[in-house]
Amino acid sequence: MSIKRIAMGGLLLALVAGLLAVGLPTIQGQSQGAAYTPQTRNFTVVTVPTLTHESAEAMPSYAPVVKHFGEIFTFFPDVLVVYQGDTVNVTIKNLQIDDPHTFTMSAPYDNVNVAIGPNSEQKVSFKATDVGTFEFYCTIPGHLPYMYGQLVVLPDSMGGGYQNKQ
Ligand SMILES: [Cu+2]
Repeated sequence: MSIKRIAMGGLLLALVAGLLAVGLPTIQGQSQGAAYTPQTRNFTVVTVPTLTHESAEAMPSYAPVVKHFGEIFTFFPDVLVVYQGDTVNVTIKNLQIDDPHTFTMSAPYDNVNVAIGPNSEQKVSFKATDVGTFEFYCTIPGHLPYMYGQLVVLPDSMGGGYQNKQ
């Protein structure tokens, strides 16, 4: 092995040692779970009228589609992402003047279940205690599969750096 090679090897070793020295505290910090301060997450979910008998009246070409599929509404947004421990506030606005909706969640969040009358809004508030993906939907017959969404609760160890703008 030439002196040049030994020198290069030494340089590489020094570089790796340097990277470890700088990088290790970061890696350790992540593996131990950086301290996360639970936040309050505010969402506004609207019931979007995608295809309704009113739209069929306004656009006659929609009439056969409405007749075939019925009225179609959706939740927007349909995915809500929070971290474990967060307080989740959801305002649901029903944009329909003649259709009721519900915002209903599956277990373990099944204490969240509100009816939202036509042209009105309701607020729900709960703590994101369980990590995972959970459903919310509308229980009015015919509104599934369209009025369906998911709450994603991420582990609090992933919660660094999230800035709540609402
Ligand atoms: Cu509905």
